[in-house]
Amino acid sequence: KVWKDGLRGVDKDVPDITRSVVHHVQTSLARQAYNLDEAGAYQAAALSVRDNLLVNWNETQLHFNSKPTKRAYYLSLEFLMGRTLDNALLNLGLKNKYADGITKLGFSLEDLLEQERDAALGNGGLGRLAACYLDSSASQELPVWGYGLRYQYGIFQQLIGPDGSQLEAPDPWLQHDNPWELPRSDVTYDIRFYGHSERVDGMKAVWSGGQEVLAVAYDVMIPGYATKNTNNLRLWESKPKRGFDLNSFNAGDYERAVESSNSAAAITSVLYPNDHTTFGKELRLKQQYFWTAASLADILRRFKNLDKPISEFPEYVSIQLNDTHPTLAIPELMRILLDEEDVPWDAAWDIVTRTFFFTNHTVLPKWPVPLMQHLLPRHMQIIFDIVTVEKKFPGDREKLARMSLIEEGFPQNVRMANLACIGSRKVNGVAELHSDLLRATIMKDFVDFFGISKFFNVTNGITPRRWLDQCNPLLSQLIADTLKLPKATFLKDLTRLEGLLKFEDDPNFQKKWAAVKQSNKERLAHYVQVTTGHIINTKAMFDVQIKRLHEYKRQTLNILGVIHRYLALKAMTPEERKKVNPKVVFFAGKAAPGYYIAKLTIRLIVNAARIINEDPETKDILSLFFLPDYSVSLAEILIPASDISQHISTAGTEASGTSNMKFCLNGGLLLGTVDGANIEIAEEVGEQNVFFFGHLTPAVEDLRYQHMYHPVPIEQKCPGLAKVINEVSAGRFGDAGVYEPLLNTIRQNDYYLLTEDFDSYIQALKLVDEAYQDRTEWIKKSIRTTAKMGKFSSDRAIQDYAQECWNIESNKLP
Ligand code: DL6
Repeated sequence: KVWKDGLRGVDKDVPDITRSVVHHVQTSLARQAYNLDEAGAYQAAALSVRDNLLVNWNETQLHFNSKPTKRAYYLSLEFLMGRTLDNALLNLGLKNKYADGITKLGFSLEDLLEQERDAALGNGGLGRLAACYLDSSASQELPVWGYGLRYQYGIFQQLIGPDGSQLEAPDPWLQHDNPWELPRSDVTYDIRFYGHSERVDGMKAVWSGGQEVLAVAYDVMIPGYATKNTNNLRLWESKPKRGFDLNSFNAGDYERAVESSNSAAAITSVLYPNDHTTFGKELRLKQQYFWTAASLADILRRFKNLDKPISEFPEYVSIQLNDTHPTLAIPELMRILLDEEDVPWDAAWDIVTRTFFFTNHTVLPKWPVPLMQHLLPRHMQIIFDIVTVEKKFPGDREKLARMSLIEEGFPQNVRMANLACIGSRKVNGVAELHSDLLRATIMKDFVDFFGISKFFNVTNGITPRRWLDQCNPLLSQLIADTLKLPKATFLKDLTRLEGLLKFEDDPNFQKKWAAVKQSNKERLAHYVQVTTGHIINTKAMFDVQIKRLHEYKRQTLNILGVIHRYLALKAMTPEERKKVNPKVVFFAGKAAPGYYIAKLTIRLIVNAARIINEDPETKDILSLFFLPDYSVSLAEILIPASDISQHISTAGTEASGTSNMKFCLNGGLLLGTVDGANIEIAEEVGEQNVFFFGHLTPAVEDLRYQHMYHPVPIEQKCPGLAKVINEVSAGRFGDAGVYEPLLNTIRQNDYYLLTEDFDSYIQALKLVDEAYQDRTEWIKKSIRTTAKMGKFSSDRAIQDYAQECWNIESNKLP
């Protein structure tokens, strides 16, 4: 089917669709069409949609293999994909026809969509970014594959216990068949751990012995939007190389017989639920090596099919390292080139440093040398050999010590960020401020050595297909009707939204804009009613903060601000309260299970909600919800419903943020600090349309120093905050004493500077309230915000990578 504007989708009519669904009910599921539940109907519908993807996927692979094509590979330990069915239908242009077909079969497509479990193979921003980048690469017909791990258990399910605490349960997302993956029992590699490495000649060595496990590929099809092009995400599962140990079995030692097969399977059993922290766990290092080694073996095999000399590897392969997690790919490629391909050291290093590109997203992890030496003896040797190269670096001893791959100490540590930096051709941060900070601080010595051109910025982006069309179909339709454009035009070129500026003063358009927001608020209110039993006032302002729970993201500032508001309302007369604009505050997000302070913040939010929502004096003008088990699917309901969203990290701590972009694209205004991508959003939409507060990045270090060496009691520094803290401490929102460790982080050295920013935060909230009173002006701000979000499409970000780093081109299917 050729769409109006020349973009292609799949042509299927409704009878084709119903036939194909029924066929899958009978042949794939072995069930009867007249006795089917929604779960079965979802499976059959998904398999039927998958058939379309498979045809496109095969054609795409054939096309890319038909001539030597340069490819890029995105190595990410996390891919937070969310649900697939809705996205696949939209990208194929088949949603309406499937909706009709499914209705004819006696089901509703909306209900079937709800049957799908999120693929939650990620913690937060980094993993969701990887998923957006796959969508953009496929939509722009770029030869990009993702490589990751097929975890048996994704991010844990979050439950809230009777005392308001977060509880964790496993996420067995593969419990029912996953129709979106294709097991590839023909694509397997042996991966070695432990053993010993013996030098054979110069820089070459033989690595032998130890344990070998099998990496088995599973392919997930990634359909581009309105194109036949369908890319691939290859996920690795670990399996024992041999079933079990027959000698132990025959000797009657059954536990021992399965020991090694269990330990092999454990490698990909669970996603680590932490982010931003170094994890010194052997299993985590095993995951990282298993995944990078299998991916490199696969990439090399594909390269070899081209029959080109190995020196041309970087002409055909670019590999993006998503954070430091895949850094072991650098010594692994060195190992392959030196030990298996007989390439001399200098030539091998040249190939490596022209192949890899490194994106930094956060703090800098290290691995203890003894652990690396034990698990990966050959790689540790290579890293020490790279150290020899590093000794050529000029400069003083202190500088050399800072730049070294090895951090001295007991034990010594391998600095993965330094390895990623020196082994890559280019290094980037994920927003202007973050890239500036990298260049000026942690990477400064490397900037001096390599020159500034190695270090650049790619501001993150989000896919408008999922984060506008899929999550907010009403808004997407209103935009299409208003601009008189097919949706595909602005969903493929988000800068076209600027056309909305012409309509910002049109009362008729403003009314329709407000009606879309209202209907999204009702959808969220319905979700809350079904899941919690609470009825929400949808005429109230909806204020949302959804992200991983972390001290630097300052959900604590938000909840203390809510309590401040509650106390102020309580102090008012009933007459005064009548004049207050009602507000509903939503939080959602998971805390790493071992992150005690973050979990206390959740507990405080939940318990404050229990008090505030029950208070007859205030409940009509202030209510508060912590929605459990935050996921991509929940974000898709919350984001379109927000009037204002909060992105309030201490300045200089949030690398970029991407939910800020999602809210703004959906017409929600932004309340935030001058941090990460908030700054660039304000540059685009105009500072008069965002609510900024708080200290700026350059002040942060000095303020921390003051707190450390010249502390001022909180009562003096910030009496408003002191009052709130005292109420919490006294037990007004749960047992007295419970929150002391959380409150002490503020009373004591206040590393995240809540006392410094609290007053300006409260002032900013007041400005938000005032602005919301003038509804017409608010709607105009909302229209302007959406209109100016073109820059934040992940299509732009992927083009930046394709041009700045990978040197790859679109390759349209004939
Ligand atoms: O770049 C994606 C995302 C940024 O938007 C966030 O600001 C940043 O915090 C996040 N970083 C991580 C690091 N996690 N680990 N590991 O998620 O990256």
